Amino acid sequence: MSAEIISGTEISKAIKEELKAEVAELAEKHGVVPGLVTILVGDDPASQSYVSAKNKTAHALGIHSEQVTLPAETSEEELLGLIDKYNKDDKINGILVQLPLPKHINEARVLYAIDPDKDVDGFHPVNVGKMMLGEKCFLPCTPHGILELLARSGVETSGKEVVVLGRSNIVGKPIANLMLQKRESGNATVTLCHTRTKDTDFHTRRADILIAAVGVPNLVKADQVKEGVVVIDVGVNRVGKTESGKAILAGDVEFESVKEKASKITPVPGGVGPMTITMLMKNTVQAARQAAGLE
Ligand code: L34
Repeated sequence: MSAEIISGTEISKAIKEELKAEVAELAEKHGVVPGLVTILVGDDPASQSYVSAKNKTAHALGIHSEQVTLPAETSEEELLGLIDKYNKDDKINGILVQLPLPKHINEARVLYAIDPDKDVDGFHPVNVGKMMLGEKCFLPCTPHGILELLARSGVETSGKEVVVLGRSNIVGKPIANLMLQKRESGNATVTLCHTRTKDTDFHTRRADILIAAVGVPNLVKADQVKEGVVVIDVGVNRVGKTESGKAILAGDVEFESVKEKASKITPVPGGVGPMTITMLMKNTVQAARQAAGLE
């Protein structure tokens, strides 16, 4: 049996259609145009490609977007000054500082400086705290995208054994938390594995749903999963280049072998990645509605 492919590209398309209609209605009925600013420090090619995709998508949906690119030597003070400027700018509802930042900049200081009401990444401690408590807030884009992928491809999560690989603040910790909550795509029994887990295979082999977010290409092999598992592969690893210079991508899961055992699986590219971008748009629209007093 070969797994059903969960297409993040297709599901993204459907959500973007919904958002486009919502943005048009916001403009028509309320004169509201959601605004997003992305800030990139440095010239990491992967970050550049993600940030430009974010701006392009915003534009296609009718969201006002500004793209700021700063040299790698930019000081923390300069970056904080820029964030302060956008915190006060009424045209801007969402501020995104692309990670990772250069080493000389304190990431926490930067993320804490963003107005929580404009924190469309959901990285500010106020939003992280609200998320943990199950209150309304901006959910971080990648975990938010995973919840939507599961819901829209009809994956039952209630009472299921979910195993998450990786404990990052961006993916592992928040998705583990969200999936144990009483919510759609929640109510699961969650195990979070990391580099100090004693017997990771023991856990992955009993997973009904396996979420891999470690950033190691092809780490998970077919003999580490059970028949019928649903696999969400968050890894977007650059493993080489084609002759024309295009990046070759691999997930954290060995797709070709694992898809023969899984019931459903996300591909890389075209799985979780596009959903991350789409959920940023969803959060930006939410931010604009809130700023306009519409919810
Ligand atoms: N602040 N920093 C902040 N917010 C985020 O949500 C991110 N993330 C992660 C890195 N830093 C961040 C992203 O935007 C990862 N990430 C991201 C976004 C989009 C894609 C991958 C990672 C994506 O679109 N991936 C495509 C392939 C694109 C390519 O060819 O490189 C895919 O199909 O998986």
